[in-house]
Amino acid sequence: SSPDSDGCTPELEKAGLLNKTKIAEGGRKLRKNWSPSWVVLVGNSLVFFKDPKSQTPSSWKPGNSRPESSVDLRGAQLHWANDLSSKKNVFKLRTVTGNEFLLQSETDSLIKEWYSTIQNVIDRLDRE
Ligand code: I3S
Repeated sequence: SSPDSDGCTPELEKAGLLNKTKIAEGGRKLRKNWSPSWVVLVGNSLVFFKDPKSQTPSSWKPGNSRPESSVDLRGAQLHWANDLSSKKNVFKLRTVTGNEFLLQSETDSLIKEWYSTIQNVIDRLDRE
């Protein structure tokens, strides 16, 4: 049987490094501030952690694995958004609460995988 045969632990769907900027909070536009982020898709949420590489050796403590923020994917909308940035491979994620994030990778295959994996979770939640 799987390690989570009781179904109580949300399934880890995907994890990796993406460039991230938040562009709106509750519908209010924010100034872009791109930075690398360790992104984890688990259960119904996208969870953001600080890029481990941007941390100093002294900041490597267990407590530091606390997420920076997390996004509920229920009712969220996903769109390719190359018009919103000079960078390539950019998509926009909008939550029901009006928070908007841009996520980006230089690697085409990687960003396509993230897009379809997130869209699959959104579609699954829409059917519930
Ligand atoms: O959409 P914008 O305003 O052209 O976004 C750029 C700016 O946020 C810029 O910072 P300043 O606020 O110092 O101008 C960033 O450094 C750029 O990365 C933003 O544009 P891109 O095209 O990289 O998303």
